[in-house]
Amino acid sequence: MSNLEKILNNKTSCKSVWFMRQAGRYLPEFRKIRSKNEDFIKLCLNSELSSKITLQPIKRFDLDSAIIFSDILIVPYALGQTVKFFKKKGPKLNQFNYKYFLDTNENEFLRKLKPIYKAIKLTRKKLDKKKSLISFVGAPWTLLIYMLDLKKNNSKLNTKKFKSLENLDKIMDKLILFLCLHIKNQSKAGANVVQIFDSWAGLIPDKLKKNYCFIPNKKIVDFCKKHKIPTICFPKGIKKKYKDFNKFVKPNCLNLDSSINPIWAKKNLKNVVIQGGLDPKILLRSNEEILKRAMKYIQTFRDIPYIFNLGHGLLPQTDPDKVNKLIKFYRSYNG
Ligand code: 1CP
Repeated sequence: MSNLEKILNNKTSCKSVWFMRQAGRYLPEFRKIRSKNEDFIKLCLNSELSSKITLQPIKRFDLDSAIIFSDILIVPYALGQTVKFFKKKGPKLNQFNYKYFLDTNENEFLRKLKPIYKAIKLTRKKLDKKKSLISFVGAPWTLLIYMLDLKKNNSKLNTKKFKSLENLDKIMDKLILFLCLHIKNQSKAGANVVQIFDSWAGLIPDKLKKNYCFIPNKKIVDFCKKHKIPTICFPKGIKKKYKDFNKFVKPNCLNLDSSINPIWAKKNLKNVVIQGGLDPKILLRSNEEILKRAMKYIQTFRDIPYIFNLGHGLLPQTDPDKVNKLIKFYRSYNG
């Protein structure tokens, strides 16, 4: 069992570190592969290359866990939407077709995602047994932001469009079912843990947070509990509602975003393992500043189960050398 799983199962308090978006854009060896593979979804579905990219940060750094190289948008793709990635503008999906969405059956969905499960199998074989392989999905709300194009260019919710939506609850229910299926199959292929990314949870109007964030995350977490799959939830941007989220959803672990004060988190988030929090922008500063800010998290959580990670993904401009220094600092710190 890896340190990550020991902590998630409350077996012991030990050190564990991995970073969101550790396999990707900031690594020259990734960029080299990416430059030869223009279609990003195709790259995610190339099992050999996906496995290779997953292991790239493990080769470089002293990390406990690998996260499978894929994307949250692979699920909308498997449900029939075309997904394209544009430099600077981010991902764009073609017009959502409700009928086609409802018509997609499980076999068709799983057939499209088979290469991901193969990549997990390949990676699990190559990865040290003492390290975890993390699988992931996007939470339903965050996926709907992309599937239904609900975000304006300034990263705010397109309220007018959101209010005019029909069948939202039905779409949500089918998504939850298929996300659970994807989680189960990633676990069957050898993934040890799942992280549920609700990256755009902060855009949900407060009155609707329960309906579109808490309830869907809880349904997925309950499914995982039934199948004994440890869960890490990341309801990014919901501020003090992290406390209500934790009480309602009860995941094994909660990833803090950078706006959450670690001291507040320690006081208010009970019966859950805490992960992350450190602002990824800090990694663009001097070594001194990085270690000072990292120390705040390490110190605050030194006497409770804590997984060292960030408050969001590593930025593309990050210097891999600084990532290495930060991991070494965490490993050697005995305060
Ligand atoms: O052009 C490129 O090179 C593609 C860049 C890239 C990469 C490397 C994208 C496009 N996705 C990924 C991989 C990815 N995405 C992983 C696996 C690698 C790892 O974590 O080490 C994971 C877990 C994701 C998850 C993901 N994709 C999220 C949730 C986490 C988060 O950052 O909030 C979201 C919102 C996406 C959508 C997405 N995919 C890619 C882009 C540019 C975006 C838009 C959001 C963004 O810019 O981060």
